[in-house]
Amino acid sequence: MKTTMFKNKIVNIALLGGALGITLAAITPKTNLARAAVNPNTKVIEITAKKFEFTPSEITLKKGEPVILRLTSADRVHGFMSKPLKIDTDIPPDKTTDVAVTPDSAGGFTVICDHYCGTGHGNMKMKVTVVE
Ligand SMILES: [Cu+2]
Repeated sequence: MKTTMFKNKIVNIALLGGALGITLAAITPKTNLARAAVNPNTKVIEITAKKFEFTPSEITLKKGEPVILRLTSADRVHGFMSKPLKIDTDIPPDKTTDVAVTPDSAGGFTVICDHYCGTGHGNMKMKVTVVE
């Protein structure tokens, strides 16, 4: 599983950098959309980021079950990162960023915004519970 995780890369770079006053590097997704996206039955969970929270702030996933996290930002670019869940992407505004996740272990995980977005940035996180 792990070795194939990063094979299917989709680099969808929104060329809005200049207009929005942010750098191209800042809006380039750092992660991939894996094979789960190919299956139309894959569950999609929509998550919205805005200063300084994710909505919903808590989701529950099932170990071994692929899901697509459909990420949007209501204001500015945010990050979306969890090492144990192998998620590391940016969420630029004005577009949808899909991240495919298949949790390989049960437990409680935290996704943080790792793209500095203002004074409340340090507390911008969401909880992901993975059940067996
Ligand atoms: Cu932030």
